[in-house]
Parts: sequence; C-alpha cells; structure tokens
Amino acid sequence: MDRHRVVVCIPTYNERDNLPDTARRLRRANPTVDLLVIDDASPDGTGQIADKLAADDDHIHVLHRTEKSGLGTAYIAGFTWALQHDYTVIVEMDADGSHQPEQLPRLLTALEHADLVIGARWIPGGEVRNWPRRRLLLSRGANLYVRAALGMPLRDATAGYRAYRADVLRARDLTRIASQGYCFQVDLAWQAWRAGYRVTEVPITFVERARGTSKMSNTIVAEAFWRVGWWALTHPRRTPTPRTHTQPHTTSDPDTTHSNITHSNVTTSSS
Ligand SMILES: Nc1nc2c(ncn2[C@@H]2O[C@H](COP(=O)(O)OP(=O)(O)OP(=O)(O)O)[C@@H](O)[C@H]2O)c(=O)[nH]1
Ligand SMILES: [Mg+2]
Repeated sequence: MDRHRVVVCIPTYNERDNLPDTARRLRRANPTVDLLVIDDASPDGTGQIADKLAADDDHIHVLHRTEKSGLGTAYIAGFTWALQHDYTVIVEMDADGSHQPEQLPRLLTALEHADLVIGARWIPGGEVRNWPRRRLLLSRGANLYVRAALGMPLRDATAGYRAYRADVLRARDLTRIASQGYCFQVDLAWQAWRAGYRVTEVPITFVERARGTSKMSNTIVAEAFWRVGWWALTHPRRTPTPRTHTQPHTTSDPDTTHSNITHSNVTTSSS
C-alpha cells in the first residue's frame, strides 16, 4: 500500500479520554497515514483536543459539525472530505480503543487484493475482549440475521473497522445513504458486495472500551433490524454483479459460494 494515500476517519462524540491515546497509537504504528477526526461538537471538549492534536501534527485533520448527527452522516462527511482530498484508501476506526491501530497494517495488506477489507471478530483468529454476554449475543445474532436476510456470506457485516479503496466509495452516491449505526456498516458492505467488489475479512482483536460511554442504543438496533428486513424484501437478487478485477484473490474460503468474498488467514499474533 506504499503508493497509496491513506486516511483514517475517526468519528467522535465525547471521546476526550480516548482520542489522544488512539491518535498517538495510530500515528506511531502507521507513520505515513493521515487521520481525520469528525467531531459533532462534543460537550466534553473532544473537538478542541482534536484541534490541538492537528496543530501539532500535519498528518491530523479535523472536521467540526455543529451537532450530534449520528455515526452514518459523520462517516459520509469524512468520506466526502477524503475523496475531495484525493486519498486512495479510506479507513473507518472508532475512537474508543476497540479497534487497535496496531492492526491496521493487516487490513492494508489485505487491501492489495481486495476493494474492501473488514476487520472481523467472527472468523477464525478474530476475538472480542471484555464484552458482556449480552453484547456478544447481540453481535452474533445481528450477523446471523444479516446473512440470512441478505444472503451475503460475510461473517461480520456490522464491524466498523474497515478499509476501502476510494473507488468503492466514489462509485456510490453518498448523499443518498440514509443508514446510521450498525446498519450503516451493513449497507456499505452489502452494496459493495452486490456491485461485485472484492470483499475480504481479516481477523482482528476487538477490545471493549475502557473509558467513556457507548453510543449504542435500542434505536440503533431497531433501525438495523427494519432496514435489513426491508432490503431483503425489496432486493430479491442474491448474487453479486460480475466485475472484472485486475488482481486475483490470494485466498478463498471453501464455505463461501460467492467468489468476491474471501477470508484471509492472517493470525492475530501481531497485536
Ligand atoms: N461524530 C460522531 N461520532 C459518533 C456519533 N455516535 C458515535 N460516534 C463515535 O463513533 C464511534 C463508535 O461509537 P461507540 O459509542 O463506540 O459505539 P459502538 O462502537 O457501536 O458501540 P460499543 O461497542 O458499545 O462501543 C466512537 O468513536 C464514537 O465516539 C455521532 O453521532 N457523531
Ligand atoms: Mg465502541
């Protein structure tokens, strides 16, 4: 990925205790990548902390929005900025330490043979640390539901640690994406898969946040449930559009019948 310009988009809402550490770890583990913080006027002053980080490091940028408007629109604002600034690889990462910056190189390596790489918890080598049983069940259940409803053989379609080739995002009209929360992640993966882009899952170790509060809510879960159900009803076609790729896949999963999804066998030992 050396010839690529990579930007990591981190949406923040009240992450003052997490952002500095995540930014420091990201820049140390990936010195050539840029960071874009998208802050929604966090009452705890995260936006000002982001400005200070940006003032001290040319690789860090900040987008300020005037009010809390949800994860989906924060990412769309970040993607739009990244496309306008000619980045060729665009990464999603949470601020709360759940997505380890030290594991980004494995996503970027897999992107050499893919168009979208998802850091997955629910594939061999993937792991979740410190989640209560309720959250484990919710995540596993949501992924089962998505697979069954959409017929898309991804194991972790709700995961929010991912790297896109810019072309995948440029090909979509970002202004028309209405999904928020987990549903936003499913939406983007599903549309990329349907369009025939190569999607690869690599194992990551997801670590529950140690500081700050989760923004997950029943509304977000309910939105994912009804939107995915609606897509299943209104889009009966369950196979991707054939697309010509310049590079072949390096790995394939015998469980999957759809050739544009692969599961990489990277181990988690480098975390
Ligand atoms: N800009 C912006 N960022 C948000 C918003 N909601 C959540 N975020 C950020 O999005 C990331 C993910 O949010 P979390 O609260 O960790 O939600 P989650 O990871 O889905 O849920 P947990 O697994 O409970 O942590 C974090 O960096 C949040 O600060 C929002 O409305 N606007
Ligand atoms: Mg989180």
